[in-house]
Amino acid sequence: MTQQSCLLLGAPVDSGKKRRGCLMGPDAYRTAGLAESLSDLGHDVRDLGNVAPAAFAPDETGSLPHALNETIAWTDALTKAAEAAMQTGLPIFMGGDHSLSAGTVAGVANHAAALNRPLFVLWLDAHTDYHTPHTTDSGNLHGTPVAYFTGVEGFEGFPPIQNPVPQENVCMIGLRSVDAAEREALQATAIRTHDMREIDENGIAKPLAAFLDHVAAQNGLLHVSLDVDFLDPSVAPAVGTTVPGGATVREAHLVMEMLHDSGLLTSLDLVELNPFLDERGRTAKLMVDLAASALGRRVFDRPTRSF
Ligand code: 6HN
Ligand code: MN
Ligand code: MN
Ligand code: MN
Repeated sequence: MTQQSCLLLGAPVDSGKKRRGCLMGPDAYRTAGLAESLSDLGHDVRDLGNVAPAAFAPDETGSLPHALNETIAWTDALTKAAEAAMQTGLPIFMGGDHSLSAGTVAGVANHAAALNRPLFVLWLDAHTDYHTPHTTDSGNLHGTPVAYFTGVEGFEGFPPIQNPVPQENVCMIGLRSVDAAEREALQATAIRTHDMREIDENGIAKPLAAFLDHVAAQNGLLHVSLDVDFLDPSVAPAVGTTVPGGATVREAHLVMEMLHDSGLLTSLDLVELNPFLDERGRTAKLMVDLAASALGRRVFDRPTRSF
């Protein structure tokens, strides 16, 4: 197995929604043994500690979108941290809520552009997170990162996106809660969307294999953003936005195992874990196990498959 230089970066972002707790995410991953699980696989692992937001003017309580200045400050800091980390290894961003991906993907996209290679994003989530600060009805900015990094307008005050990810390079799997404004906006895009009904009918391997083929054919970098609520709440309760009918433990592991076999993964977000809502750390442990599968853990060696 190829040894990777894994960089763990804590991103205790809690500003993307009103319910608190995701700021404890990075320490929950540390406690659940993320670094040890990856070193046990033979990787070189370094925990770079937590990223801190740039200075920001305090947000007024009750203003909408919620905690806009703070989220902008995080986006700025994480863009820089992600771009820098990409130069030295495979960054794993330990969230933090999903607003952090506005920054991580923007930073990774800058790195890909410098290499003159296309960036692809695999979005594993119950939600599409395709609102803008103008269309969100909850006012929660964790519902907006995909619109930001694909270059949709309406993110005044945010760092202008330098290298928007082309719509056709984004693939979403696990969808089962999409707001009307998002659905309408998405239907006019080339973003690949695979909802749970499609997974039920055809299995999860099919759309993923097609996407990985495409990434390989384009010699792309691949960023994966794993939202806890991609998983069914019965196995992953530690998230504020549970939606029944999510991926099973095996479906999620299969995705991660296929990612590893593809050899394409270049950066990973682990987002939305709210340890305050967990049951004896089971969600944190499952997320750690999934990260380990993505980095090569398996029961038996298999003949190499091409996608
Ligand atoms: N997430 N669409 C809902 C909203 O509030 O805009 C839910 C967003 C969920 C965010 O999945 O990270
Ligand atoms: Mn999300
Ligand atoms: Mn979600
Ligand atoms: Mn909404």
